[in-house]
Amino acid sequence: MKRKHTFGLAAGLSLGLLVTACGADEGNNTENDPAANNTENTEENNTEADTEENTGNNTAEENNAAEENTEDDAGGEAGGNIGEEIEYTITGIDAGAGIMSASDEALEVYGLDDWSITASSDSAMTQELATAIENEEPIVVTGWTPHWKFSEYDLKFLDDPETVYGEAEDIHTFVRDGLSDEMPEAYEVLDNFEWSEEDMGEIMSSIQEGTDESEAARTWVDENEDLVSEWTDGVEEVDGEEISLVFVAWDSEIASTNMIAHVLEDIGYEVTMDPLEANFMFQAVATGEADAMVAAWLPLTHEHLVEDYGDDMEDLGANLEGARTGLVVPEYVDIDSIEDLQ
Ligand code: PBE
Repeated sequence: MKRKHTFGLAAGLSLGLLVTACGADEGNNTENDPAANNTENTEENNTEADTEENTGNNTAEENNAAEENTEDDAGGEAGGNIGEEIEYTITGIDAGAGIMSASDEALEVYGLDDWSITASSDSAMTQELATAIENEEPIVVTGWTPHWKFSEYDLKFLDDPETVYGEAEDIHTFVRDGLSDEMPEAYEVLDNFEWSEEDMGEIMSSIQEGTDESEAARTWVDENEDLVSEWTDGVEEVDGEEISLVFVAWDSEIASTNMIAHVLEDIGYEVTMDPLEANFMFQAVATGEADAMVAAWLPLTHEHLVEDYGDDMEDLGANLEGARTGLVVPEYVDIDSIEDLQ
């Protein structure tokens, strides 16, 4: 809480928050900050999304949809080119996300010269996805699993024959150099931490259904004592030592960071959580300004960030295996491969 401010003012980091700028200054309850940020983002982005949609875009789209829907399903049918229908625009997330650079590369590799990717945020992207699905309109988003959108909607990854988005990804835990000596208890828990896509999904879905982020994570920890005790067994309690976690406000990382924060609190830590842009998250751990993060997607998504900062921090290995990134469309969109966007 006090640390929150100190941290926010730290030179260099300056909470390089494109997505989270609004909540950061006001928050005096650190735990609630990500929630606050998230809510504000959602509202803001909704406004943006609404505005965009109400300015012309929609008219064109509606016309198309209206014409087409008389004969075809939405999306990519012969004559109704999906590129034209969505103005050759992929709905992206925050500019610093690895999936955004991968998508830039995908445009090149697949020769999608007419296409561009809009930068927004996870919450704005899912909002646009929801709106498109409500209206059964075509949409292409940057997507990944684990993410609640796959349990909420019928979605599919577009095939990626050139493997631009890599094979399966793992999510790694990184800690600052020196943590093993200075905070051996936290180090051990973080080192032991390993869960599954289903576990993370339970927290994400609960948050998506409206439960407060911290509360959703608390419930999961309480209901999964067996697994959690595998991480904490034999670890000594501490007495209010402060530990700082950094993350990016992606739904997957909101879930994991809130969860591990509770586990650390339960053995006596006072935990702060700061949402940052991806680059600053890595930088914070590399410089030692933050103690740990559980949000590094490897081998591909954050490869460039590990190249920049990896030597100055410690990789504790995968906390979740079998994640995936790519371009995602609703099932009703009648294409199967990124090549079909050509
Ligand atoms: N993601 C979710 C991140 C990693 C976690 C796939 C949006 C990214 O692209 O950087």
